[in-house]
Amino acid sequence: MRTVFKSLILILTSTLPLATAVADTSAVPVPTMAERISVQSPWARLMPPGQPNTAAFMLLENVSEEDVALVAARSPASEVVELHTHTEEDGMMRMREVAQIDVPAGGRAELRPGGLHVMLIGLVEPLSPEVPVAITLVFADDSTLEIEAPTRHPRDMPGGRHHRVPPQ
Ligand SMILES: [Cu+2]
Repeated sequence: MRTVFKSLILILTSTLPLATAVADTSAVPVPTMAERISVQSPWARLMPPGQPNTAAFMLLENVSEEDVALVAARSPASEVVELHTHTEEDGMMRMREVAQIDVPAGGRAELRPGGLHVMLIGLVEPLSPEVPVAITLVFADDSTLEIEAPTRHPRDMPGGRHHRVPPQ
């Protein structure tokens, strides 16, 4: 690919010397990972009073031709924010932290109950039905995306899913 590109430049520069300035693409800004991502339907789970932790969910769509990795999240709503998934161990569903959530080029990553999620540990105060949760998504290139996740009871999920969705 690169060789082809170089050959092309060589042809351009040898036949059209005045085109060299135009062929220099170094000035074209490269989109950050955050700019490649579209976040759909974010929401944070309302918990019964006294629960110290909760989770946020969303659909991450990569609208570009480059892979993107979500590596961290931040929020003023909780003391600690981690990226989690669910795995089955000895017939039990357990949560564990993941280093990153990959969003392949042209693909998507679904954060949903029973699967990948943004874990909010140590809520500063109970989530309110009226106040969305501010979350900063941090990508592998250090670019960030600010989102607001409306709060919702799990029973109010679209489609009325009362059962657990199997993990991916
Ligand atoms: Cu979790």
